[in-house]
Amino acid sequence: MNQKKMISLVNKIRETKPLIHNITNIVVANFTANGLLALGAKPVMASAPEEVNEITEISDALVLNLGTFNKVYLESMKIAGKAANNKGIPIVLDPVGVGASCFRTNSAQELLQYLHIQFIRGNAAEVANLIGHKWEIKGVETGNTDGDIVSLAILAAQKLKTTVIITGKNDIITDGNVVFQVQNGHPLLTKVTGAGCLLSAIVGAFAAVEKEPLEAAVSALVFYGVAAEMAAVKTAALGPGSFQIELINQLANLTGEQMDQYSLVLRREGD
Ligand code: ATP
Ligand code: TZP
Ligand code: MG
Ligand code: MG
Repeated sequence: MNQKKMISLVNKIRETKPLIHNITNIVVANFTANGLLALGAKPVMASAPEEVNEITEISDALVLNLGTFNKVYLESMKIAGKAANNKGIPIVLDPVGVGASCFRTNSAQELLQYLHIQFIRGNAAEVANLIGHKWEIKGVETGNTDGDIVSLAILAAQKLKTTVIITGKNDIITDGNVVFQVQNGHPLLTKVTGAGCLLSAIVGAFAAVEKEPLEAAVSALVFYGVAAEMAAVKTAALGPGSFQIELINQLANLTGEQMDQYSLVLRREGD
């Protein structure tokens, strides 16, 4: 990972303010919009099939989130996804709750067949179920954190021909060949609903300013993880409510240089 590049991407987001189109869930929409704004990007939440084509056409990245999914969302995601593919802007899929219901699993697989999706960001259970592997999921949260997550991520990236990001205590990012592990982050992130969804949107912001998918994804995960560590230093004694707000502050204030200073990234070639 090129350190200078990582730093420059943060500045590029703040200078160019990419517009990120989110078709997302009702739980996290506000938090996601505030997190993107704090980072320096511009959020737009639009999910009506009647308008998503126009909204994607003026956007710099598209984020598809299955959190509170239904048939209308599926239709909208297909329309917006085609517009993104035609325009050549990146798509991030957050397969929230895949494995918890057949509808979610089938719909996510349908989207992956229908669209060219550049990034999938989910927990281990979601990614496993996406490729037909059984992995316990408790609602929208992964049930098991002990499995071989690196092998799972490589397999998913190879099968789905995309960049796969599996998050948890350690984050794995792979294109099916090169594997990065990001060790930044904080357990308080598990106490804030939407912490993963916001991260997926932030991957969209980094991908909007950086064409190389691994560089974009690793930079996004380091930035977010370090912001969470900074937020925890200030608020751990108070609790998740204060942490959530402080995370927004840190997304606004963290510099590329600080991100580089505290980054914990391991890299390895695939077998
Ligand atoms: P889940 O619903 O299973 O919690 P999620 O979609 O919320 O999944 P997470 O896997 O929680 O997504 O990842 C969101 C962010 O939280 C990532 O930056 C990740 O590194 C961080 N994170 C998750 N668990 C931990 C942990 N135990 N320690 C440190 N950071 C964590
Ligand atoms: N239920 C449907 S979507 C959602 C919940 C609780 C939010 C999930 O967000 P995250 O980022 O996976 O914690
Ligand atoms: Mg979480
Ligand atoms: Mg999630």
